Amino acid sequence: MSSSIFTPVEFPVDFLWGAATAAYQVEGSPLADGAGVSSWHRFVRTPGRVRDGDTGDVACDHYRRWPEDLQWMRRIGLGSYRFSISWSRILPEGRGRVNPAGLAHYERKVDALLEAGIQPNITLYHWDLPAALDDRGGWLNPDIADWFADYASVLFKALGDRVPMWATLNEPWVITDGGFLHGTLAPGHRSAYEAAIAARQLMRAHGRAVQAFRALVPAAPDRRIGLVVNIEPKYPASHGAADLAATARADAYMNRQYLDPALRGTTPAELPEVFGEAWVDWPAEELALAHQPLDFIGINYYTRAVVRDDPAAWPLRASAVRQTQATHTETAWEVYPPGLTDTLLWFKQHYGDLPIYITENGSAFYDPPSVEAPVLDDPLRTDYLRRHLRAVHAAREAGVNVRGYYAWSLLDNLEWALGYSKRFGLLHVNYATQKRTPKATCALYSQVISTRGRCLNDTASAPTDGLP
Ligand code: PNW
Repeated sequence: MSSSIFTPVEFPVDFLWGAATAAYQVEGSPLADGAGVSSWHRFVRTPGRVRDGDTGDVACDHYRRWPEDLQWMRRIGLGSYRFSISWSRILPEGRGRVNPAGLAHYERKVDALLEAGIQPNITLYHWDLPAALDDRGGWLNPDIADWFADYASVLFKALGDRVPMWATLNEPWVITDGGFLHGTLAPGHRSAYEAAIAARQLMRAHGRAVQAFRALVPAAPDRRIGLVVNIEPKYPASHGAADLAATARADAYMNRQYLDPALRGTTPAELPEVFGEAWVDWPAEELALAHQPLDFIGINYYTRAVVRDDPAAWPLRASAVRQTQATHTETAWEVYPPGLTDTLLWFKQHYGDLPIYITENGSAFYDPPSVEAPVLDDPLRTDYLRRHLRAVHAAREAGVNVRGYYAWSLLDNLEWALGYSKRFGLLHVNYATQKRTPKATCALYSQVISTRGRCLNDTASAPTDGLP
């Protein structure tokens, strides 16, 4: 077995190739068919929160245009589509009354995907909380574990007989760091105390949802549930003791804060230092609840960080050193493909051989708002995809159990607080007309799927003549 990135690329026949989206980022029509208001619907209406006052009111109009987008998925050759369900479409008040029209929307989507031979991979929570629950404290209220399990149970009962992959939460770290510590995402709070509380409630909710899944969905190899986390490997800026300690804090805070409870039933030793007086030890029964057997882990990878000690950085006392020689994306993230191989090796070393799916990977680079050509040339994004897929292959060669890859994202979409200014899509979206245009990255991805990655062994550039 070799870990050289020069090993010729060839992925196995059963490697799962997908693309991902999230409800609030693509759907639009947020109140259609009896849906309730969500935390993001409210957040985007709070002045100053989202760049240029952008909202998800229309987005990619995926709520209405999903049949057209499904045709694009078929043309690309996707084996799976990862999307999230909007909680407030299913339960307008967050709990209690089910909205049949909201449920029917996702049932139609799931059935059409299955009909097309594309496996639905459903995320239960990708950041849009029903506003009625936000009003009761949202992720700070201990009752939320029951609310979440009840919501999940509605979906397990309706769709558990046909959906092969489920994830409870998307990126609990981003939810607490953005929503409760730095206030950049809904609900926009800024408190270490709240971040510590929300972390515990998220993992209690995760645990209760997995228990509900086991109770409601008969065990089968193609009925699986997992958790999706974002991982950003941390490298020390120097080998000085202070930088090494800062790197360990950053790694514990971002990478192990949720994986340790979920997969080991522990919390990282560095966290009390990170949270200071806001830290409370997790009670044993909470750790046990968070620690449910999972069928897979989803890893979202975008970049790495080189970390130095920084007493002024609240609350971590660590900050990232910008790598001036490197290429950065439009979201200011360093392009660092070896970090994906390192992440996968790190996961195996810490957590073992649980099946891994890369549930998000992608890049925002500038594209024009409208495109006339049949294909949009996007060489920087194409290079990003090519190198990250090689990095996944290198990890497989080194024995890591990585079973699939999802590009972020199928479509350009609402990049949360950054609005529509950042484009991550395989398909370009002209927001004035809703026209989709494949980017060269999309054509390359399609070729990767049909050749099981063998086309990555050629040095030739991406196909610019469009999808096959
Ligand atoms: C993810 N970080 O967010 C989300 O799952 C997507 O909804 C989002 O569009 C995508 O990545 C691109 O941003 C992240 O700071 C946000 O490390 C922030 C971080 C990571 C992921």
